[in-house]
Amino acid sequence: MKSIGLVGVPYSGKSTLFTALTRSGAAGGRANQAVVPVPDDRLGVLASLEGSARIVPAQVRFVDVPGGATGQGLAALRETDALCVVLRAFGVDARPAKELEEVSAELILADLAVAESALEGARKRAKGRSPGVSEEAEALEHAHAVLSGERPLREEAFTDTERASLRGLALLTMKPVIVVANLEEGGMVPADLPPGTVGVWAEIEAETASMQDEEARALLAEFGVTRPGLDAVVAASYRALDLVTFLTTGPDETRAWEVRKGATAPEAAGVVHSDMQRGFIRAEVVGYEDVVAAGGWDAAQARGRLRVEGKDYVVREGDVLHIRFAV
Ligand SMILES: Nc1nc2c(ncn2[C@@H]2O[C@H](COP(=O)(O)OP(=O)(O)O)[C@@H](O)[C@H]2O)c(=O)[nH]1
Ligand SMILES: [Mg+2]
Repeated sequence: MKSIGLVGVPYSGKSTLFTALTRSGAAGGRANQAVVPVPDDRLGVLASLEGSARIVPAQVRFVDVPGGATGQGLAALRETDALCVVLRAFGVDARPAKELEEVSAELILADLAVAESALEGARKRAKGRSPGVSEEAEALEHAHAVLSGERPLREEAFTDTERASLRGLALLTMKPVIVVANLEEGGMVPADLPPGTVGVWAEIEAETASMQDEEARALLAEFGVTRPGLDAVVAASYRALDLVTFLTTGPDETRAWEVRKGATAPEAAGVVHSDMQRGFIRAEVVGYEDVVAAGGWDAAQARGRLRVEGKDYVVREGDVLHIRFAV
């Protein structure tokens, strides 16, 4: 399961958002971690077509980093797979665009410090040594130059070799990021925030967190919230992770699974069960849209929409997979 770190200036509403997120999620072990189901409309549709007894969504973990952007906080952020920047967009003195600049600058400075000390070490080791070491130094020089220009690393094109050299440093600005504006009740996302910024009314959503469903719905409706912004936060965060989601369906359950982009059918099988990967024979694949258009898996097969794929097949977003295996 991938994790998303909440980051932002103090009092932007990170912990409030986190409280709201824990509503939907089962407790994620530690107190500052919330495991949250990823909303996915496809699951309900598939489950009703196939008569599945239950739905199992993908999950993602949110981490409310203790200590904010201090040393300890940064260390915890490095362990996450993506960052969710929370901006205060409530109150008369709200300056969310300025906050975003501050947070971005802070993350760049933190990376710059890491890159600098790593570069120093790499340069020493590179003196008259193997080409692998100077490769590392070159990647670090590149990263350092980008950061010195006050740009986040995610905006720069790095070669695969460079990425491999930098991976171990877990640089923060290399991670995907989503921006959340914590809005005034009834407020809208300010126009000067980047496109794709998700608006949420964290306080209302956190208040409803402790309520029964019906009571919560009534309160949200009072503020004109029909679809909680919280869902949008979770969905956008999951999307930012750049994963591929494939689906399985049957009488027992319809379920979403995640794999990295580029994963093959046996690797996808391995996510479901290690036996399925070891004993992989073939994958039967129907695209989600084809299942829906035909009105079910069997009907899609009857229409010739089922593909039989081998071990080199690269899984695509929305593939409904049936793995054939033998152990
Ligand atoms: N009015 C208003 N207050 C909020 C909202 N979200 C958070 N707050 C308040 O802002 C303060 C700081 O929030 P908190 O979540 O602890 O911020 P953090 O420092 O980023 O974790 C708390 O007193 C919250 O009750 C909101 O949407 N509207
Ligand atoms: Mg907090």
